[in-house]
Amino acid sequence: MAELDLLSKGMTTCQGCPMELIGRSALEVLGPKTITMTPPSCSAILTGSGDETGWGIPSVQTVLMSLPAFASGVSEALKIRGMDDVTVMGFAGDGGTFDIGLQSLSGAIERGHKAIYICYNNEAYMNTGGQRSSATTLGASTKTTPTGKKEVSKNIDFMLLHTPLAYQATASVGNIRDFKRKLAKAATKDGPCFIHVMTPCPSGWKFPADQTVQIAKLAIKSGMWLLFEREDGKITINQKPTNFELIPEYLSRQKRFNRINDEITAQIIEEAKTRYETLQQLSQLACL
Ligand SMILES: Cc1ncc(C[n+]2csc(CCOP(=O)(O)OP(=O)(O)O)c2C)c(N)n1
Ligand code: SF4
Ligand SMILES: [Mg+2]
Repeated sequence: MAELDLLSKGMTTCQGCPMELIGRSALEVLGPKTITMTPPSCSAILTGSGDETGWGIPSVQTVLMSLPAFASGVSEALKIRGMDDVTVMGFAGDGGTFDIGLQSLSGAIERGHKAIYICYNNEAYMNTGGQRSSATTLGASTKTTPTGKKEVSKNIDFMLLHTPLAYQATASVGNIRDFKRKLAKAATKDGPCFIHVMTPCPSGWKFPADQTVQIAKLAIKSGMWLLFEREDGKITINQKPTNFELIPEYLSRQKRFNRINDEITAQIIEEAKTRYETLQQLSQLACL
């Protein structure tokens, strides 16, 4: 019998979609003994509707505000059945994580259920037409911020530092090897794990579809995206930003930043530097 693709080819995501690449890479690490969950979002395209799905593994379509509660229940059921070798993988967007599902996520982490939660961050509510979320970068134009977002993005990674996660990491579609390493590590943990992945979205960020990975790499180099992990109470910075002066280039390659002026650009650079400096200080602490 031909081996089943764990995620079908030819899904109806946009050209250059980073979310699909992350979903595919995740299953290359976790393998067939995985149950996945998606909330309403672009990732629901993979889960499909009716009796059609792109996943070659069991999948559940949840509601937007409580994927972590679904994951908690499945995780506990697996425990009762003694099925220790099955991984529960939540796969949700930034809107479903930072905003609408945050309360449920907080509860699941506090209760300590064994599950891996992957948040792919495309910085908007893309599945409903590209409205701003709290993850959207300052200055970015979206459907609901046509003249540019006025607030800085919520720093969910720092918020979660004081929660009892068994493992916490940021990752990027610009460094798949690092993402896979972190996922493999999460799979060994007997508790809640959170991996936050930067997924530049060509449709929402308005850059050519063949530049998804380049934009993600530029975000890491310029300090607009920080790669780190927290394990056993210690933060490790995995890749240092090389040059904050690259931030204007990062911004100018995306039409969503077409309307920003020098003042907003300076604020974005300042925010990126402050976040990195804070992360450096936190990484010096013996135990978090
Ligand atoms: C409680 C609730 N509010 C709003 C919606 C409508 N809705 C469906 S998908 C979606 C966008 C989700 O955005 P995100 O989690 O960032 O995922 P993306 O679409 O960007 O992949 C929204 C607002 C919903 N399904 N449920
Ligand atoms: S809108 Fe963005 S995240 Fe959603 S399917 Fe298209 S490229 Fe992927
Ligand atoms: Mg989103």
